[in-house]
Amino acid sequence: MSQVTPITEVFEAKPQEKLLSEYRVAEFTVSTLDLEFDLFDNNTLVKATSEVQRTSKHSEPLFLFGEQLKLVALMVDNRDYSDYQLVEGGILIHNLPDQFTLQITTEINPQSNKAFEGLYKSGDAFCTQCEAEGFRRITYYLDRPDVMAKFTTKISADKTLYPALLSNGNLVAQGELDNGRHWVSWADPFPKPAYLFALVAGKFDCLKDTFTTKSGKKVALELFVDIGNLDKTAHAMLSLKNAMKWDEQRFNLEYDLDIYMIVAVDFFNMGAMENKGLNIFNSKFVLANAQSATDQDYLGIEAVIGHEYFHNWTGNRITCRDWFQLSLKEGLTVFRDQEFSSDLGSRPVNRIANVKIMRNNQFAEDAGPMSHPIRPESVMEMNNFYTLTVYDKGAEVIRMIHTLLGEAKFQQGMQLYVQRFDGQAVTCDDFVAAMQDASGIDLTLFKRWYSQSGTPQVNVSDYFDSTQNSYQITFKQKSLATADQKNKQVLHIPVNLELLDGDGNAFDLGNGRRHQVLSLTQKEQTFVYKNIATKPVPSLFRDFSAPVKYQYAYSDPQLLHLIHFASDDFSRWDAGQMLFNKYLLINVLQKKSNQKMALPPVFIEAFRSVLISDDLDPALITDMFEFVSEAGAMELFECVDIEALHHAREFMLEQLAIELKDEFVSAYQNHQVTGDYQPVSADIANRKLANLALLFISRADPLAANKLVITQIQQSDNMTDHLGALLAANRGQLDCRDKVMSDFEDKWHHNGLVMDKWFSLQATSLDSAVLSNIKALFQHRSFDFSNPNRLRALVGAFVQNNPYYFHASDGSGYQFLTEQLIKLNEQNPQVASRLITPLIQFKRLDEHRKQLIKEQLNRLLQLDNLALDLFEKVSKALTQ
Ligand code: B3K
Ligand code: ZN
Repeated sequence: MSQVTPITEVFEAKPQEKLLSEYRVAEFTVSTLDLEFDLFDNNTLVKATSEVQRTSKHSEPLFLFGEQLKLVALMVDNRDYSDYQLVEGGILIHNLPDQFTLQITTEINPQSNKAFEGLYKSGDAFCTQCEAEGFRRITYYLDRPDVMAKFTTKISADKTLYPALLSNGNLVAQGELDNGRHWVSWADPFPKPAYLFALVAGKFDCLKDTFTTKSGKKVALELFVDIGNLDKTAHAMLSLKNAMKWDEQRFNLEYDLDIYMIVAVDFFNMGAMENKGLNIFNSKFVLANAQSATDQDYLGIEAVIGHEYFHNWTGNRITCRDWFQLSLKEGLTVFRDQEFSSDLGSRPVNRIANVKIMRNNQFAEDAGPMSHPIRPESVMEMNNFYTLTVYDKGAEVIRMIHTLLGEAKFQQGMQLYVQRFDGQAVTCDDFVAAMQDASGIDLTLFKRWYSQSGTPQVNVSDYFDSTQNSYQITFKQKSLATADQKNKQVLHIPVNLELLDGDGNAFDLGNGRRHQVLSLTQKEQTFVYKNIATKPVPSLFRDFSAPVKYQYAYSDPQLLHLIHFASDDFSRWDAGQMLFNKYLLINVLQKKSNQKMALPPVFIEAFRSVLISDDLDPALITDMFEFVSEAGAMELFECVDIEALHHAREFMLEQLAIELKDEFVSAYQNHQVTGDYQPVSADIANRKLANLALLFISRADPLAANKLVITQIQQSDNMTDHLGALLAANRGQLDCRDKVMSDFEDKWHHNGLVMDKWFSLQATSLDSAVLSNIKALFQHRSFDFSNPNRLRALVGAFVQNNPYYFHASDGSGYQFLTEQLIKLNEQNPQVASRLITPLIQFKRLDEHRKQLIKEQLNRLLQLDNLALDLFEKVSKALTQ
């Protein structure tokens, strides 16, 4: 066995965590920053001229952050200045006056920047990513969100290679230079933190449009894509215009510059970035046409375009004081994009999708070694905190405020927030104060959601007194200790409740109300309802009114009752999920003890009635059959048996497929969409149900499915149906599988984004050779290890969505992931740090697997140059 370095030694050698409690106002501010870029692949020169002021009477030196920079010149008030020290992470400049002009020239190498942070090359284009702390890789600067300056940017570059030179704000001047170069100047009138800076230089096709704001201002809209991709831009542009209109109508927020630009690039670590007036997008969230994108891609584009646009107010005009406040802009903006999608499409379907993310992924984060409140209190690497907790749980917290206040008061709160804080860098407390002041509703206790981590559990019990016609319902809340926080407090939990009678009608809960939002503010609380004639079935946490795990001892008939009669579609879906999970737990136990697994008739009948229901939206019917993912189901167990879970879940799906085969065949036939492809709700819903039916048919009747798959591929004019067929071929291991997969590869190998779907199908295959196939695919002509999208499609899909093979008991999955992380560690630690997630969330695994994982984590810990991003996660995982 190899020598293991004691963990404590490694820890000591690493930087300390940064703490929220150590926040201090900056000692200097910057009022203006003029940037000049002379762009070259390997040696770009950046001249940064800023007006700097001391914030109070002190004589501190000025510390500016800087990483991977070559300092070329430094001048103070137009004179060379030498009273500075280059220190770790930046520069210290001594003996400065109270107010001065600082000019710093640095040289950087965009071509060699494979971390895709700062200025880098994506294919032939230059682009930037500065959030959270990437600007310091461009120049020495007070790179913190509460330092807000007015930026101007002058860019010069080769005119043939880079006809488009873009930056934030409005274009103010341009001209020609010698040697075939040209320049453009941009000015952004709105003060901003450095993380919102952007620069793009390249040769693009551009889709142009305009939007007239409600006060009559005409805004130029420009969407830049790689040459040849104009036919895939219409949906992104439509989504942008819809977002601009929606934000005016629902939030009364209008756009503020003369131009709004979006650039799509292929090499991007995440989804997109809201830089002021110049969003930079992963091309995955821009490019779509019927042949190359699925309905889900279309919806994803709408959501992300909306999200980045909504940041213009919630993030850019009003930004974060410090990075601990990230949820101020992200939780709120996710809430806004969720509402946008819900207003434009189906509200219940969107709600279900949001809740699936919480249950399948965020709950596991809350229970794992990286557990943190939506406003974290300590951070090593900020990029590690762009999490499901900050984003999605953050949005749930905003949604609870919305639930407690109602739409009208919530919007008054938003108006007050904007009025009070426009142009400032503020805190989550400031946001809640605006909500409280505008509504008159006390949110003191509620604020604990910002500082407490973990998923609360709520146990519900009830008692019906038939002699008094009285019903009482008791809620007990409990939050277990998490990795980061031992002691937990009582939270303010809104419970949206409905009580159903035997006919499925909702009881009057007083004053004609058919449902009610209860506020749980104590450890245990009982609510009593009078005039309840029969024992009701409670519909709890309607619309998922709080991000908690809740438990009530529902009988099967009660769950059936909810599936049929709950007035909230989310609750109908939720009842189906509870029924499935109940029998999943039972069947896992059966499997573990080598007993026969089974599903009772009541289970089958419940889902038969859903499948043939006339009053349910086909999209919702589909959702009812999309059960907890295998990875998500791990959260249901204290200690999970990977094999038993897999086989029990597969057994249940197969039983449903067999028992409901005729109904699935009818659903397949009845929900075929005719006419040209359109990404509209009704068609999306029908395609969704037809493809779900095909998937179940492939389990029940592979021969019939084989024919349907081949015909569907021949006849389909769109990627949704093509991919739906491929999915069925893969899941059912149909005879046509190899042929349809290789035809697809033949057709699309030149298109990386489309091939990502194919790579993910390969990675999630249940073929026992899956891992060796994945390894072979690293040599595939469409694969590129340095492209984050390809990596996520192949490696990410395997480790996240193929738990049965990722957790293989020989440890091969763990070893494979670790090897990829070692390769990525130096090149692109941000992407590595995302991929590592399933390797650190091992709490619920058996001892054998835990040991195998720890060996791999120790292997990482022993790397000489382990990036901080990975160190933070690995060290926490090993000491949890
Ligand atoms: N604000 C960016 C995310 C930046 C991530 C930095 N590692 C995208 C968004 O949330 O809109
Ligand atoms: Zn965001």
